[in-house]
Amino acid sequence: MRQNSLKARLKAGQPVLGAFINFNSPTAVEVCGIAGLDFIIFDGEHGPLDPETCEHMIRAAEVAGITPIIRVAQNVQQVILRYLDIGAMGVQLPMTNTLADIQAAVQAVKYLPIGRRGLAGVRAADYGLRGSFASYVKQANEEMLLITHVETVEGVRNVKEMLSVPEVDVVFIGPTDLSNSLGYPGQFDHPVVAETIERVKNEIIASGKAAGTIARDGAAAKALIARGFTYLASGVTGLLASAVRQYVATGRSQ
Ligand code: 3PY
Ligand code: MG
Repeated sequence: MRQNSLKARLKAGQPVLGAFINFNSPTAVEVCGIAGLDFIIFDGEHGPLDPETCEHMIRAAEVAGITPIIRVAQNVQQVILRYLDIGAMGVQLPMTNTLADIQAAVQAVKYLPIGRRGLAGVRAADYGLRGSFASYVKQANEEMLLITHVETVEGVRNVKEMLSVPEVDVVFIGPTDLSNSLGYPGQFDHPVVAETIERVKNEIIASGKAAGTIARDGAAAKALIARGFTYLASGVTGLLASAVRQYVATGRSQ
């Protein structure tokens, strides 16, 4: 496994910018990398992406120098394994609500002696053709990023104990699900939603982990970085839509 520059930058407290993609396009991944994004999250939670399509998009990410992360829908070892084996540099797990959820994630994402990830000569391990399994296992345990979500009332209630797990690198506040769970779907500026996000963000940062969330555009990312968030994700569909809208609006204005 290669060095994970995204993990190194987050550990150093530097902000990083990425985007979710939920459709199959290695070309879009390459464009995002060459255009300057730091990471791309293949969204296996919301959307049709499966390990076979993600494998080709990971190849595109490697060509373009953008770190490939996978959001896996199920916190199940054998499901997570299939996305790890194709070469993802990080796993992002939604709906992690309890300490047991976090411990299950660590078991799936790390090899022995930390976890129980299954070992084979797969793409992530350069098909077993470069170096020893011993050095691969050690490097994979060091370099793999683990990102968990806080996005429910239950998750907010359990955030302190979830933050006690050292193998979690980034905790991502999902504002859409959290606003829904709090009873204010989509009302991100509602005082209850905004105050909850601010409080959880402060707890994440105080624990020494990186805080992540959605930044729909550049202005939002800038404001969130000023508040201490360092892992910011937009969406490829939203970025495309706003570029098209801006093109049309400017081109038609006389
Ligand atoms: C949320 O806002 O709930 C997310 O998970 C972001 O994709
Ligand atoms: Mg969510």
